[in-house]
Amino acid sequence: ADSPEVETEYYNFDALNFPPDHPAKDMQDTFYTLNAPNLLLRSQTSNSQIRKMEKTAPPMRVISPGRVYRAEAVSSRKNNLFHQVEGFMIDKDVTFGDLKGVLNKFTEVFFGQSRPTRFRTSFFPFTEPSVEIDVQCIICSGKGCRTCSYNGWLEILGAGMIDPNVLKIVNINPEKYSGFAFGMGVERLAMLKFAINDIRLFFNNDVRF
Ligand code: 2NM
Repeated sequence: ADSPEVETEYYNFDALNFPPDHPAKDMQDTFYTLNAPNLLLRSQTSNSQIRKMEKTAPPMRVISPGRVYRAEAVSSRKNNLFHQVEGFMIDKDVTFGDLKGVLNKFTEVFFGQSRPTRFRTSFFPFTEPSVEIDVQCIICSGKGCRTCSYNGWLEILGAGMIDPNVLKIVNINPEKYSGFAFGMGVERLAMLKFAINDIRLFFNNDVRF
């Protein structure tokens, strides 16, 4: 699924169960246009998913890659523009076991079968429960180094069971259907896999890179 990068506050935040003044909106601070009130550059690709859920009856399996924007001080680890892949599945009887199965398969294919992973509890307004998935540091194999801030693990993606409030907002009955969703940063994953030390390299248009 694809969607506009210039988006309303409704599809970027409200429909994803962000309360109006929730501090989670600060962590995804983005750029607002001056042309119209509540018009912004999307901070995640979930707007595609909400728009898809509004138009489609379950069961659904959707993937939504694309550009997203954040108001960040640019550094070797952060850029104002990056790419995400988000996805979700909604059907009868979708459980956290389905989430674990699919995302463990992904880390196996992407980082190799022998790389340990862990699921750590987290919080997102749009999922409940929420988790972050770590892989054992691919630089030091868990011993601790600069890349993993000396804790042995690297955070690679966020996920969770879609909050019943989000399903209600798009008119899907949470008593009948459930779903899981996930999101990851494309540049971040490529940096970890290929040992790239500066995110700005992706945006400099140096043909050798
Ligand atoms: C994440 C982490 C966890 C997510 C949720 C949804 C939707 F629209 F289905 F509710 N799409 N993506 C999601 C869940 C994204 O990114 C770190």
